[in-house]
Amino acid sequence: MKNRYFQKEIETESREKLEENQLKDLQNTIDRALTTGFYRKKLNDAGITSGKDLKKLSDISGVPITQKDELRSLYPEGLKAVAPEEIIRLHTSSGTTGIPTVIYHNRNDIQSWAELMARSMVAAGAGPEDVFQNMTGYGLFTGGLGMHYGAEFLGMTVIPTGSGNSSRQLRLMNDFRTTIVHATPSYLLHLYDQLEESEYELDDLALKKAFLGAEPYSESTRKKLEALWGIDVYNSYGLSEMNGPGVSFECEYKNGMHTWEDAFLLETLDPENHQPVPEGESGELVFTTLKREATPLLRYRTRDISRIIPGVCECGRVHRRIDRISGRTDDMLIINGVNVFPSQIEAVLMKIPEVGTNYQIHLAKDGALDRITVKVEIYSKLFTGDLGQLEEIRSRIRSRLHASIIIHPRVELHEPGSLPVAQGKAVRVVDERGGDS
Ligand code: DLL
Repeated sequence: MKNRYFQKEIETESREKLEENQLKDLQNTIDRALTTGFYRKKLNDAGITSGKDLKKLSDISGVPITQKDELRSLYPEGLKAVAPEEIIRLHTSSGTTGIPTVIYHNRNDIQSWAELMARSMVAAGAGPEDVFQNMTGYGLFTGGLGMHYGAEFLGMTVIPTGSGNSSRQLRLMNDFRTTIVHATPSYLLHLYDQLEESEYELDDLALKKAFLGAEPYSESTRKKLEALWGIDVYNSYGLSEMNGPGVSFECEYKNGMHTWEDAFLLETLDPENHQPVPEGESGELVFTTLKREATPLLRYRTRDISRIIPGVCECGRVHRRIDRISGRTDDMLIINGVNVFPSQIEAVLMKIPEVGTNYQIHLAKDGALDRITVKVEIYSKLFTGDLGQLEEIRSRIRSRLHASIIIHPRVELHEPGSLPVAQGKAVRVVDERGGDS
C-alpha cells in the first residue's frame, strides 16, 4: 500500500513551514551546543555567542565544521549538553580505525530516534501487520537497537535475532512467517547461499521486503538481491554520530532516500573547501542535529559522498532525497596512479549473471607497481570441469572491469562460500601494499 505515513503532518508539511521550524531548532541547537566547552570555544571563535546570531538557515555557513577526529579527541567524556542523570544510553562508533566517537542520549533523544525509525519503515511500506526480523548486531552498533525501538514503536512483531547464525535465522524466518528483514546487503547475499543449502524452500517463506544499509552497495546489488529472494529492497542510510539508522530511508518509490530534515539539517559540500555544491551535484554529506538534546552536533562531516536528488518525490514527502552513497572521501583506492572506488567494481560484478554472492578486492605490491586482484565467487554449477567455460567467464569479468576502472585487474574465480564473510560490515578491500603507497 503506497503513500502510508507515520507522522503525516511532519512528512508532508510545506517546505516553508519545514524551514521555519528548522531555523528555530537550529537556534536552539546552537544554544545547547554553547553549554559545552568544546562548542563554546569553536562558536565564540567564529563570533557566535547565541543561537539568535543565526537569522536565516543559510547563516549555517558561518558555523564551524566538526570533524570526526575532534570528537575522538573528546573520548570518553564526549559532548554532554544535559545533566549526567538525564542520560539514559550511549553508543560509540565501531572504532575499527582507532578511538571511537561517543554519542549520549536522553529519554527524548531515544524517543525521537524511535519515531524517525518508525517513520522510515512505514515510508517503505511496513505496518503493524508485519513480522520483522532484525539481523544486525545489538549492542554498541546502532543498527540493532535503533531499528528495534522503531519497529516496536510502529507495532510490528519483532524477532530480535541479532547478526550471524544463518541456520537459526532461516529457521525463524520460516517458522514465524517473517515478512521483513533488516540486514547488511553482504549478509543477505550470504544468507541466500545458506538458504540454497538448507532444508527450507524460498517459496515457503513469507518474506516481502528487506531494509538494507550500514555499508555501501550498488544498484546492481539491489537488483540481484531482489531477483534472488523475490522481494523489494529498500536502502537505509545513517551513521552513529547522527544516532545511527533513521537519517535517510527509501520510500516505496525506491528512488533515493528521504532525509528527515526536521531532525537533521542537510548540506552537500565540496570536501576540499567546504563550500556548498549546487543542488543535484555530488558532494560530501554534512549534517547538523536539530532535535538531539544530549549530544548536539554542528556541521558534522560524514566523508560520505552523495547528491541531493532534485525535485519532489511522488510519495508527497517534502523531505529531500539523497542518492545512493557513491563512495567515501577516504575509500578511494589509488592503483598505479588511477583512482578507483570499490563501488565501481561492485557495480560491474553484480551485473554479471555467473557471479555469485561474495567478492573481495586484494591489493599488493609487485616490485614498484601495484597489483590488483579481484576474487570473485561464482555459482557452483559452473565448476563442471569445463576449463574453457571458466576461462571465458574470467576474461569477460576482466574486460568488463577494465572498461569501468581503466586498469587490468587479475581475476580469480572461487567456489561459493570460500571467501571470508564478516559478522558485521563486509570487508571488501584487503590492502597489503604497505603505508607508502
Ligand atoms: O552503519 C548506522 C546504520 C545501521 C545505518 C544500520 C543503516 C543501517 P556506523 O557504523 O557509524 O553507523 O557507520 C556509518 O556506514 O558513514 C557510511 O559510510 C556507511 N553507510 C551506512 N549506511 C549506508 C548505506 C551505521 N545505506 C557509515 N549506503 C556511514 C552506503 C552506508 N553506506
